[in-house]
Amino acid sequence: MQHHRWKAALVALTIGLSGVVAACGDDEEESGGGGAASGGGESYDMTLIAGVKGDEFYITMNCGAQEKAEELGVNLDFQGPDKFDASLQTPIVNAVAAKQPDAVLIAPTDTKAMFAPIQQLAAGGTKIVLVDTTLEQADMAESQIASDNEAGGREAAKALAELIGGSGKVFVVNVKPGILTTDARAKGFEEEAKALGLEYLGQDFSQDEPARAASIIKAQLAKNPDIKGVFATNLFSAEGTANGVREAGKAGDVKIVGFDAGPAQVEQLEKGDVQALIAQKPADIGAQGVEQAVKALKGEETTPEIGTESVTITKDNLAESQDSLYKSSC
Ligand code: T6T
Repeated sequence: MQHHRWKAALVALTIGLSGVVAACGDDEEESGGGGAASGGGESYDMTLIAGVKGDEFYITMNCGAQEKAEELGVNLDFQGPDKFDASLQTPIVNAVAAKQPDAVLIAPTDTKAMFAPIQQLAAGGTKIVLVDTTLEQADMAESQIASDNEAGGREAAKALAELIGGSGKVFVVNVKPGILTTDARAKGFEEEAKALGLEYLGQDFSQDEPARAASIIKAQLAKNPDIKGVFATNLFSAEGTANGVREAGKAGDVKIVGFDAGPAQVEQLEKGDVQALIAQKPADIGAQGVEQAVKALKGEETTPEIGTESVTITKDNLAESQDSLYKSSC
């Protein structure tokens, strides 16, 4: 396994540093107990594969994962495609598989298309932890860690209903069909919006591109000038939706609830273009992902499914919600 090579290098380095990490000398067993930081001497190689590398949600997830990795003596690499696209994420998974890391934390970009490459990674002996998104068949995963996305969608509907005074036309700007997280948010929103008596007009897909989200909402506003509210199911969709509504001259009149809390979204909230953000806890997802992977590698019991929190941020509670905002670097 890869971590033995890494460990050998660490031992050599340690000897060179006059035995700073003395415990490295006697950890023959794979599940020898305790990360380097806890004195057991075990070190693991892991990779976090994001849905999109430059997405602040995943950057923040990496920050949380790196912190936990340092604490547990894990060497963690961060990778991801430039776009939320299974055809771009697959070669990354294959290249990572060739290096045989001890564990991979991955956000699959498609519930079906990413099954085969991830299954192959698992077959090569790498422990798999699914973070954020998941697969239709996720039996190979040691653990799945994500927000309760359906509940988040319902929360968004409640917030939007309140913002528009309890009635009127609402529309959804979603990402792509086949992403479990955003599909669940849209489903939760639709059900709750209908239950609350809002007029649900349907959804369209931004392909995770802000410019496309802007065109979609402008076209909808041209068709239905009396739209009162929009729910955008992720960071780039929400950013583009707010731009589109502003370009249509309706900023502040058409209310927007967006999922995620990246820097551009927070700016739009401050400006009054967006009225509420549903912030996930990506750092927490990353940290728990590393923890679960280490447990699996030590042969300890893992938690098959872990739900993490979300918080609704408005202008009113923005000042005290600073810890919930996403980062563009660690
Ligand atoms: O909303 C997050 C993530 O939860 C989702 O699966 C994909 O989009 C984001 O990364 C935000 O862009």
